[in-house]
Amino acid sequence: MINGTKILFIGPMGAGKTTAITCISDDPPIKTEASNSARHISDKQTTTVAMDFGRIYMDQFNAIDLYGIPGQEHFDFLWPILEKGALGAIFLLNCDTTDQIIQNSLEKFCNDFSRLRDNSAIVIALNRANENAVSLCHNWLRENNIVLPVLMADPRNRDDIIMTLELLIATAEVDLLPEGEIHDAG
Ligand SMILES: Nc1nc2c(ncn2[C@@H]2O[C@H](COP(=O)(O)OP(=O)(O)OP(=O)(O)O)[C@@H](O)[C@H]2O)c(=O)[nH]1
Ligand SMILES: [Mg+2]
Repeated sequence: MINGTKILFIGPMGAGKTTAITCISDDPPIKTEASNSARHISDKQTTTVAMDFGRIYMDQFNAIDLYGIPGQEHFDFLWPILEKGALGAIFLLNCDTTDQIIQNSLEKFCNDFSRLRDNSAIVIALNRANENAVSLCHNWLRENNIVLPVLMADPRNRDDIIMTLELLIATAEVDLLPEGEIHDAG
């Protein structure tokens, strides 16, 4: 019997959630891809219509379970179901688009996953980002009084996604410490 720690991959259509899970999963992931009829939003052949599931084995008994949401907004009724029991989420965001779309996505996902933000951990991983996109993201978070780690990551790059995962787990561990323990630890 494997004890799985659940990590969720969130973010809009075409952000690279399925790509990232496929890139780091030890087993071939379970995917629910269907033909993409929304090519105007993301020009790719397929899109996730239910969820992705992958797994990284830590040892014989423990694993990290990787769940990916379907990014299209008309599937957002599935998001609260998929977020249940997650230690935290990697919020992938494709920045190869307009500033307005990036800001709208930040707002949508920070709001829709506010419970995860309050009770667990979220790390923002910017895909196809440049300096301008990174500043835009930092400024938006500051203006909205939201404190979240931000880094750049290519979902096709295993090292990038593993580093993002490690940052998420470290952030979740800090959040789990009783108040004051961070200062006492020094
Ligand atoms: N050139 C380039 N292609 C990328 C990059 N990141 C992702 N891709 C490609 O963009 C696509 C991302 O698609 P998915 O992984 O299906 O995205 P998703 O977030 O799962 O999207 P939905 O399931 O539709 O919500 C894939 O075809 C990747 O190969 C990148 O940094 N550069
Ligand atoms: Mg997908």
